Amino acid sequence: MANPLYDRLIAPHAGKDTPFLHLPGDTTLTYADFAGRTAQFAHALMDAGLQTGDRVAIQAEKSPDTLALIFACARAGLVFLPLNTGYTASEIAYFIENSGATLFICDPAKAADMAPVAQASGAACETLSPDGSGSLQTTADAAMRDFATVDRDADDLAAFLYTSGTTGRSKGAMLTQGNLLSNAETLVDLWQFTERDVLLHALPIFHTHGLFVATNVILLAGGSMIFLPKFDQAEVLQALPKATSMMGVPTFYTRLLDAPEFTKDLAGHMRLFISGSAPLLAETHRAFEERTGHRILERYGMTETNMNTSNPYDGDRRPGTVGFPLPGVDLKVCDPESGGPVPRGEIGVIEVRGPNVFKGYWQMPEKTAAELRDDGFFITGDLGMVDADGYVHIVGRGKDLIISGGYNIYPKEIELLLDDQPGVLESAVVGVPHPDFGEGVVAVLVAEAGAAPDLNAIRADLKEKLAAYKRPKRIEVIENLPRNTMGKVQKNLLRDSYADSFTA
Ligand code: MCA
Ligand code: AMP
Repeated sequence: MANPLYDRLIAPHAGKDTPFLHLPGDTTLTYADFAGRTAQFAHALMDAGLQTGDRVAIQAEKSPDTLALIFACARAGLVFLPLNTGYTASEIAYFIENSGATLFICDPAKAADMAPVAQASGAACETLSPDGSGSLQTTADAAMRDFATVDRDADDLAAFLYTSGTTGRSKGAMLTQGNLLSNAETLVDLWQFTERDVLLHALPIFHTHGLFVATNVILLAGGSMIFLPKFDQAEVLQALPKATSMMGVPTFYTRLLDAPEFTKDLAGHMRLFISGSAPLLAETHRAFEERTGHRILERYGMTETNMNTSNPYDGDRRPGTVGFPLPGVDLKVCDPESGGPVPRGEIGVIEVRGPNVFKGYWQMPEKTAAELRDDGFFITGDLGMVDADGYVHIVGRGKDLIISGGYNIYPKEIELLLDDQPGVLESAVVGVPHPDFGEGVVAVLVAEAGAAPDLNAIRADLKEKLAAYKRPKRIEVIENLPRNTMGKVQKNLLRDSYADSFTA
């Protein structure tokens, strides 16, 4: 009888009355409470008629119950699909339909809009609310606090995380129990997490960073988390004295540096600050060290692979680098044309292989074949190089991707919507420097002959269809898109033209 995620992350602490989550209002959820709640949700999922391997799509606000529900899926042998709380009904429709989810769970406030969308794809709809009033919570409240955890192998699927593609269609990255567990084991060891750790958790829990890197590491180590609903500068500053460690996207660190109250004294007791999901500017790294005496530990990962590289815990954490391949991860830098490795120090596409690398994209065999080689190497699409000391540098992206505040935005998805707008002939979407989010989205439109696109109407339509973080923060109409002799839009020229959009 085995279920690697349950056996390693939940079962060892199931009887403990020690804190797992520190919650706003000075309340605490113990490990025993949490384990019991995963059992109750597992019963509720079984009551809903789900079968082993079924997909459960979850668009619920960050709360202890949402976390318990996710681990209940693992216990019940179901595949969970966490979804950004900002996604609109039209975005959600795609995920439910594409994954073939049997059950969709959302906040009660969204149920009126979302239930018809779920039902149109054959999924039932249940609700879950941070205040405990959701329909699935009502069923769970009445259930037993133990559950016969379903047998699973390391190779069985645990999660689908959708990641957008260059064609504008999101792909469901299939992650196994073994992918998730092996990465957590490596990171606990490398970053020296123990049961004494109190991690300040202000990330969302629908992405790899907040869900797998942060939560799985803490569960495996037996530590606890200060579980904040989101990154709120004042709340983070208030919680910091009680934490030992924090994980964040670079925006967290620039926002902390913006606060005069963020001083060496306030951060002095901390053991570790970790950054990832987007490039941490070397100047932020240096400013942080100057202010606090701490050198942020930067690491590099992806939805498809969890974490791939990390700066050392003991040793030189070098600004502008993402450190060394993790133990057990092979990393090579290859020529994008030939696929062969380039000499050390030269730039190419980063490829990785290891127990962390996903199984492929759900029902997209061609895309899987294009990105996952037969020998197990995954082609990341990130451009990088390995320096003489073995440190990996990410120098750019071969893929057309914008990373804004740690969220990925694929220009194609927005361009397809813009091209459909009345009076728009064509469009291009680029990311340019943004002081808070790292990159900010700019859309450039070309009007049809004699037309004048109505930008307010376009903004209103995008608001209906796209999560807020994807919407262009600036829209401009120009005569023609710059193109090279092959007819390809020269996005680099657009990025140069609009470089000062948010920084001037
Ligand atoms: C919010 N807005 C954004 C973003 N977040 N716009 C662009 N990019 C964003 N990331 C919009 C809001 O909807 C709002 O729009 C306006 O910007 C101002 O919002 P604000 O209140 O300042 O934002 P916030 O609520 O404070 O959120 C900012 C944030 C958040 C804390 C940086 O975006 C965040 O938690 N990011 C973390 C993402 C993350 O976990 N990524 C990990 C992915 P309006 O005014 O129009 O309403 S996992 C990954 O990448 C890999 C695997 C890895 O290596 O980790
Ligand atoms: P996601 O699709 O959310 O998994 O985002 C993964 C992408 O985020 C990677 O392919 C990189 O482009 C980027 N990324 C993650 N961590 C870092 C980092 N430390 N530095 C630069 N880029 C990063």
